[in-house]
Amino acid sequence: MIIEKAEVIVTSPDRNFVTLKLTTSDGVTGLGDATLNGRELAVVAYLKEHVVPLLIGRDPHQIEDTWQFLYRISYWRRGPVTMASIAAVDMALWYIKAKVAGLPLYQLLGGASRRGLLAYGHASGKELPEIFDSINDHLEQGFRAIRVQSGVPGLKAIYGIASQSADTGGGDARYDHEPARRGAKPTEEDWDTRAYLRHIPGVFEAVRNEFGAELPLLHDGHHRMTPLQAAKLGKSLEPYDLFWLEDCTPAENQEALKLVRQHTTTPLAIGEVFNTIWDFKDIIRDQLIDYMRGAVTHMGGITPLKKTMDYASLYQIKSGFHGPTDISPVGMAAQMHVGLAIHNFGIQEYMKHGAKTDQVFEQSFTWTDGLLHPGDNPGLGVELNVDEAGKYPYEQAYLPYNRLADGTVHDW
Ligand code: CS2
Ligand code: MG
Repeated sequence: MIIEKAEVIVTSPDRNFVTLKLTTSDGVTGLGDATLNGRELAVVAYLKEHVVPLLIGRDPHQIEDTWQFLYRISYWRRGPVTMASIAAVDMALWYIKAKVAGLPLYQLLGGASRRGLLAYGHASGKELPEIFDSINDHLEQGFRAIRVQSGVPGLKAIYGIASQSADTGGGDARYDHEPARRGAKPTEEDWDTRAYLRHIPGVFEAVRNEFGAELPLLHDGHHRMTPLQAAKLGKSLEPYDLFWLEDCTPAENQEALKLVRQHTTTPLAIGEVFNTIWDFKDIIRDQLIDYMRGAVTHMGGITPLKKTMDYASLYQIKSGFHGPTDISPVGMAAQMHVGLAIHNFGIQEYMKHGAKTDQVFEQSFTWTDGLLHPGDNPGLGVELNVDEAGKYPYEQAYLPYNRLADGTVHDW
């Protein structure tokens, strides 16, 4: 059996997705997610021009060799475009191997280590009443863990607030579902870290008073604080016993996390913008995170994601795989299989894709009592309806950016 065909499929039902479809000489197909939010076409070009020609004729069963081959022969290693491209190939090959074996992928990764995957949903609001309603809505949807994002007085638009659609030029597309706005230019937002630091602890105090001590609560700092500001926030949130504080400071400066650790015991989650196991090597070894936030699509695939989690298990660090809507249903399925098999599973982010997306990607995962399960179909359990996908051509979309009051550009 050889790889006979490799197609790069771009579709834009509720948002842009890039999918690689491999077909073998025996007619077995496999899918891989290559979606890189706001930079999709760069990955399409990398795949079409530099990867697809190298795949035709290869043995699809040689997953490890193909991964090492694509990673090493590129010479220019790592980075989001390269690793999203390699990820799509890796996912598609595992899909084919599991299909040929007639097993759901998690069985090839060692079988199920749990009944299902605890998942968290995104509750948000400009003010407390809206946040409370959003949390209740997610509890009614069956979520047993909730991420809370709040508006900040004085700031027009801020990451993660669903109801900001209209005032961020996004029409009816929920802002937290798809922050990348369709259009030729990225939208500018305002930011003030001191205002945020003054406001957020009060939000979590109110949420705890309203919903009690048990409900796992998460918060995403979205890379916006300096190390000392992150330490300050972590400390001020300790009374509210967060499940995690995510991306508290831009992760390029990993040493900085030592300062955060010195000041707070609030658990830290980092890694959604990481691309390789090497990005995690030191912060895992130095116990500077508690949850590994990598995504299968941006980490180079199932092969390195599993290796990184095996390494993390030596340090009792658990998974918290990135799962917003810009991880396609193919990527989400792959992460669910890895999450079901590994011992050190922590929690899975789960943002429901839109109705049109569910038409394009036929999925067999289940969501029961707050637990996700990838299903037991051979492979990954997600099919791509090519005709349906063809109805939604690509549309340029950019993630927003921030400027401070004095005009300085800041992390979004
Ligand atoms: C976020 C993402 O879900 C999260 O934790 O950080 O929504 C992130 O903003 C998007 O993936 C960017 O494309
Ligand atoms: Mg995040």
